[in-house]
Amino acid sequence: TEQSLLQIHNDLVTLAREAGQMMLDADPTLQPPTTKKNTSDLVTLTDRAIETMILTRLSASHPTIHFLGEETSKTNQRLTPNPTFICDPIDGTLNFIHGFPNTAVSLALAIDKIPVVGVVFNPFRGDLYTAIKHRGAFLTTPTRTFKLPLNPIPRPLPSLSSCLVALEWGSERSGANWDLRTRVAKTLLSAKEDGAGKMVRSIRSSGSAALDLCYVAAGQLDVFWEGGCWAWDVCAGWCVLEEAGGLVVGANPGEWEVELEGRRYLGVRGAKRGEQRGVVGEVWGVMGDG
Ligand code: LIP
Repeated sequence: TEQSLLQIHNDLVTLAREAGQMMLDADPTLQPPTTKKNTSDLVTLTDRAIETMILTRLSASHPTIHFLGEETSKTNQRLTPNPTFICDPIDGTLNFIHGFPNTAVSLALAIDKIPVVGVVFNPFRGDLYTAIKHRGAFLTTPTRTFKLPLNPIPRPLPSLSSCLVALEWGSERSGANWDLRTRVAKTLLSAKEDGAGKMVRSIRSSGSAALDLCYVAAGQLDVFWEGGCWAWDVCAGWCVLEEAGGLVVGANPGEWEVELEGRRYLGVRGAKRGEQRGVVGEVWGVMGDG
């Protein structure tokens, strides 16, 4: 019910703020990070401690709701239609390790594999992004709360060539998603074939898919594109972006309905589902049949 979604939202906000404090209290330079798959796929004790805290607290307060977390999920664990908390204890772990203050805890609730509550908190800036399905998206800074998108409402998007695009690199440096990322980045940064300007104004890669989606929701970035991330990276930011009037679709051409576990996502502010001729269609054109 609406009431229980509000309760869950409030509980996730409390946990996100506590997790944020754990990040602020930690000194990642004192902890040797553990390598997961390679030297840019890292995890710290703080990632694990935060996820354990969140899992313990949520399983006590909401024992019937399932849990999918970046650090505790089992290989091949699949999201089911059951109500499920989706947790990334630190989205932007590399930033956290390096002290680059663009990192967040990302907590969401998905029902029927659709994000219905999203909470993203960056403790280094004190910025809290929240959304409940059908109830709008908000940014609460240390001094005030804003409805998203921020005012003044950002200009409509005439075409990709006026967009600032978030494109993330992940930790893979070979394989299909790597080939795709490098090809898409190169095309987006290129001049148009007809010589009429550039494909996009520029791209930004600030290391947190969750925050990228929130920046698109705010209207500070226009597009988020990534091939190769996971449901926990995007679930909360997805809810925030859609509630701010944006759209999350698949990064694969024609994929208007993307699964939460689809691993290739395109988020666009102010876009409409099915509007093939807009920015979504232009990005899909860049993807080609890749
Ligand atoms: C990371 C992201 C980053 C993305 C990576 C990765 P982590 O999350 O948000 O932007 O490119 O694929 O998943 O691993 O730091 O939680």
